Amino acid sequence: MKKVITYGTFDLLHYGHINLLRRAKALGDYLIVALSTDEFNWNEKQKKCYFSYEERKQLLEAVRYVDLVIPEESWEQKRSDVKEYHVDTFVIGDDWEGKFDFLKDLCDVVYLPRTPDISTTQIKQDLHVK
Ligand code: C2G
Repeated sequence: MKKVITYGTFDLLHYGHINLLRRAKALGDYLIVALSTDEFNWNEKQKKCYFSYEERKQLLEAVRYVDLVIPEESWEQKRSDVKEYHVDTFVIGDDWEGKFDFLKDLCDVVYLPRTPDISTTQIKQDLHVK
């Protein structure tokens, strides 16, 4: 079984996220999503999510491409996650190009083109959500 992992906040789940998840799953048989916790988002990414971790987790678990959702609580957990879950491929959008090459001794590292013209920030701005 070829296992793939990706990381993210996935707030206000949109088709850009789904495009990423679909392509990530296509690289293997089992997709793990390490979902940023509310604390990680606020402390490390200065993101205040519209949906809570539990709500974002529930949404992701309903996506056909996703097999397992685990919490992302620190920047440093990726290496141990890859080992613990016997991951073959790490995938993330190319806005992170090169940032996770340190994983290349453990697994394949794939940066996928982002879907243009859609983002959680844009949705909030368009809806005037703070
Ligand atoms: N994404 C995409 N196209 C978009 C928007 C997002 O392909 N239009 C991808 C991102 O590149 C990322 C995933 O969807 O791979 C989740 O996006 P975010 O929730 O913004 O994730 P981010 O905050 O970048 O978290 O440790 C890594 C971080 O947790 C990544």
